[in-house]
Amino acid sequence: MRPVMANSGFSAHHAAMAANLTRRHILGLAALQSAAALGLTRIGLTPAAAASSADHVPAVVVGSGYGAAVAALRLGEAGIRTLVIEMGRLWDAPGGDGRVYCPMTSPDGRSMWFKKRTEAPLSTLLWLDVINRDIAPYPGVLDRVRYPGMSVYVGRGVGGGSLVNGGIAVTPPRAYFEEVLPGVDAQTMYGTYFPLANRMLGTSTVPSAWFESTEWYAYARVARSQAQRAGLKTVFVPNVYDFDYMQREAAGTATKSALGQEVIYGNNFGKRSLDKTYLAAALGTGNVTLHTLSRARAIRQDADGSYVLTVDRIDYTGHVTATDEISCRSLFLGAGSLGTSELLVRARETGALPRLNAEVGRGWGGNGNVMLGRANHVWNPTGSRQSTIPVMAIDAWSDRNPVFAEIAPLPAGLETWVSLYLAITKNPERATFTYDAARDTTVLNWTRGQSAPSVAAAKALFDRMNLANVTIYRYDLFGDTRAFADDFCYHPLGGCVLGRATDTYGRATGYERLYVTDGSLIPGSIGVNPFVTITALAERTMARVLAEDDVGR
Ligand code: FAE
Repeated sequence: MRPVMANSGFSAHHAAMAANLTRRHILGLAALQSAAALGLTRIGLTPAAAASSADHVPAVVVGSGYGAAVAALRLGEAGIRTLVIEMGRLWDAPGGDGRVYCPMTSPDGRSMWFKKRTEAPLSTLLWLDVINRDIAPYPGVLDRVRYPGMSVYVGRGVGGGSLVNGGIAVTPPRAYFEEVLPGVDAQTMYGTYFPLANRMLGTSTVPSAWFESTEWYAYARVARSQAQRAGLKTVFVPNVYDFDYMQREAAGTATKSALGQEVIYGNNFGKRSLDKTYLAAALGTGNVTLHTLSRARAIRQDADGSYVLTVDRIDYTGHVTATDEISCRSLFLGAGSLGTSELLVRARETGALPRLNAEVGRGWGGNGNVMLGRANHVWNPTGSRQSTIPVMAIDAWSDRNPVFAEIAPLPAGLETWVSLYLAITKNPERATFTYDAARDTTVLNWTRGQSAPSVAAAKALFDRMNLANVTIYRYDLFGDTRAFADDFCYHPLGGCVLGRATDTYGRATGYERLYVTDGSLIPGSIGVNPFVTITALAERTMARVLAEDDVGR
């Protein structure tokens, strides 16, 4: 039985976004919509397939972020029956208030993953605790995973980080890509897989005439002119947000999302998150089934070579309602840098997969992330109306202190005179995930001191900017008096580095048909926002694996 679009809340907006998609893709979108409307946690093109026993499947994909979504689509297209296991929920049906996601300015339980209070990156304004709110614990869409020296923000739900991120879709400079991943053929990446990833993700650039004239990007234009005064180069950065939709938001003919202060807790409209792109297409193949609120806890291998996953099914309170054992011939790990590293470190340390090498768990970095704000003069307002979707960056990657700084919004709804930045720096420090047997968990041993090179690089650049513009830092934004927030990151990378913990295609060393497809493959730094690189590498892996390996049965 095919899901019926008319009954599934399949909106005009989605129909418009789907206009140039294939029929399969549209069927997949409709399946996600109808499953969400019915509150299903088992989703497939046909309800029968989705509900059928999944004790043994040819392929399992853990997670549903970028690396996982690529794996699911390419496996499904190859005719291989595939089960995707995602610990978060499906975000495609409106709650009681008519919205899928809660507003960023008045968050509720939907905002964060089982927290009693929101933990927004920017926590205060004028030192006032006006940003975070008490909330009811719920499987919300954004998680802040706290390790002793570093907090890591990640997305939870069908689509992983694509649900919460700013959509910035940057292809890294080729020279730096070659430096970071020398074992990967850059010619093929730049000729084939980066273009493919960008096409599939729906990347585009803000129309420049509109950017120059709209009040919604005044904050970016102010930051640009100040960068120019300091002799720094700015560049437009592509995004997966639908800029036609954004212009309709500005014209008042479409419901506001980017222009309605929505981002880190999800965008109700406009953003081409993975559930609208790769994952919809994957479900549309008819070979892919998705289980939500299902957390893979352990992996072992049976005598016949198949992998067995222990999967906890959780409810909306976080309680484990059932534990399944799912066996598969081929296992694709796309649980993100934290998730995949944890699963494999645990498997090695408990003796379940003893041949995983010592590189598993190593090589982690936060892409040198540092957040900071500058205080502008009163005659340089950044605007009470700000698009949440960043479209411009300061590109000083070729400087002695390399920095690529995204010009970020501060959509407070009132004038703050703040220019906010997420700086990506070239920090050589790396950390390791270690196994804590008593708690059956992994700990990331990043220390606060390891963030010092990131802060030094950001400070060198922004001191220059302050000098040229006679401005100062903002010290009121991060809960204390710090100018630089170096204790959290948005870009966790590494833990199962390509060519070290795996071969150069993501095949885990020591095992057959065990693959890593996500951000854990990238060794701690990529110099730009990472999801295009993660997607392109996953496309490269899947092309090779499907051509060479005996994946499905
Ligand atoms: P990811 O997208 O994190 O997906 C992993 C999935 O696996 C998640 O859905 C998890 O819930 C799930 N999972 C984890 N453990 C398990 C388990 N045991 N069992 C079942 N499921 C599990 O992985 N990047 C950009 O390029 N541009 C941006 O503008 C940008 N902005 C960002 C803004 C924010 C607030 C955040 C948090 C991140 C941002 N990023 C951005 C980073 C980007 O989202 C991130 O690099 C990718 O999402 C990582 O993709 P992966 O495939 O590695």
